Amino acid sequence: MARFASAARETIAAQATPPGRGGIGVIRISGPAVPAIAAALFGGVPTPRMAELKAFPDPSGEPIDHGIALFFPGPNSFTGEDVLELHGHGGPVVMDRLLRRMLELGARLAKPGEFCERAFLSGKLDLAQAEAVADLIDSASEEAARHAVRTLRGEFSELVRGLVDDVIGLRTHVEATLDFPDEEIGVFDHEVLEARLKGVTEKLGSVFLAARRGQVLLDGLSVTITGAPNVGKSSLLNQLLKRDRAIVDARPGTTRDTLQEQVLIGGVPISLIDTAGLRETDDSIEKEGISRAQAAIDQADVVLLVTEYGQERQGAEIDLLGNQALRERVTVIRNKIDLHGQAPSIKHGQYGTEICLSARYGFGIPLLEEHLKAQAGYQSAGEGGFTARRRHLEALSSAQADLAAAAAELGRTWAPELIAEHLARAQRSLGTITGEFTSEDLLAEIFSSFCIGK
Ligand SMILES: Nc1nc2c(ncn2[C@@H]2O[C@H](COP(=O)(O)OP(=O)(O)OP(=O)(O)O)[C@@H](O)[C@H]2O)c(=O)[nH]1
Ligand SMILES: [Mg+2]
Repeated sequence: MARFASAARETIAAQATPPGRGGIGVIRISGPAVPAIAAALFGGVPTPRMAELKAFPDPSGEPIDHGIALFFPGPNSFTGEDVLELHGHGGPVVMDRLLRRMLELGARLAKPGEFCERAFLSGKLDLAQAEAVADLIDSASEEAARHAVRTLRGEFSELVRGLVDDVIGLRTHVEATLDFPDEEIGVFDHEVLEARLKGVTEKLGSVFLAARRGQVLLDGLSVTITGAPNVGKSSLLNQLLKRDRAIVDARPGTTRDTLQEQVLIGGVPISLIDTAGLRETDDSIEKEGISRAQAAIDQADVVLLVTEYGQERQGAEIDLLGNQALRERVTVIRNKIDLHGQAPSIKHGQYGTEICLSARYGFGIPLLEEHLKAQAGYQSAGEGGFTARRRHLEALSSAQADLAAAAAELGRTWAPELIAEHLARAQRSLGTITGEFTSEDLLAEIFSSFCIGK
């Protein structure tokens, strides 16, 4: 399905391989002028999809380079348009001269992400797939790359389209009753509708969880270390980083600013933040440190609440655990087990997960690393997982809210037009993921973050 008429398009060109020196460098050209450009260079278009060794001549007929020309006639090309690839020697001067030659022959420089954007506009890829091209190229770990390939292949989009079909089915069901305003909806219908809505909501919930794991694989997990002064927060940071990053001292109040570092744990990018110990203080610098710590706690995916093994929980800790919204994100670390002759352990108890370890000696650190990987969805993502972006999660969660509103409406007096309206909104939210419903602004924002040549 073409989203855009190709006639009005300009022809674009860019270097598809990274700048610098390489065995091969590729210039990619896409658009209606491709046959004319090929004619000017070679006297005609190369045989479709056949590698042909050619001279790439300058205007005087002198070769700029010799290499392989590949022609993909539209619509069976990456962009859906006529595409020509020139594989020459990957030197900056050669590539630059070849690219300039394309511009002389009527192409213009491609904008960032413009090849992918055209693939999307001509219906070759949906939006989630086009985004996965960038995510695959940018992936920071093997896990992320494996999952991005699945999104690129359309696995995530298929799930989303399944949800859209379900919502459309529900809408049709509800809207059918609108045509018979005089008839009360039967009890049977009401129950069927309720059950169908519940089914779709559950399915949406599981897609959301899988997407959330996929988003963590791309963006990483943000982990904030907090607790009272002197409990061993900075020691824990150093252990996880496996280097002596933060100052550790027997005096309480050593860390006053927040410290942020990146680490890969089992291929999952994790952003670790060490913070000032939480306590009442009159010191203005320490106060500022504590308010920064609070901000880091608020934005964290996982909060490591460090306590000293065998010690009573102190004020700040109880406050943290008492906060219901936070409790789900908190893992309690009971540190300094070496002082008590305890073995490292992990248990899932009343306050969520508790891990007993020694930050000074590194006992139990592997337990914590496994736990963080699990929090990032690493284990369950082994098979069938895919990558997703924050934008997709937002769309899924607003669809969830719309379905919840539809369910609430269904529980009140029978108002089919209101239920249908909530369902329509859910459908639109889901449609923004694959790009069925998107604004020009959103498209521009997405593709401009790609690099040139993609
Ligand atoms: N025995 C023992 N001592 C530890 C352990 N972890 C930390 N310590 C000691 O506890 C003291 C405080 O450690 P830090 O890592 O600076 O503690 P912190 O929580 O960052 O402290 P503030 O920055 O002051 O809030 C230091 O003397 C550490 O050596 C541990 O597992 N066992
Ligand atoms: Mg510290």
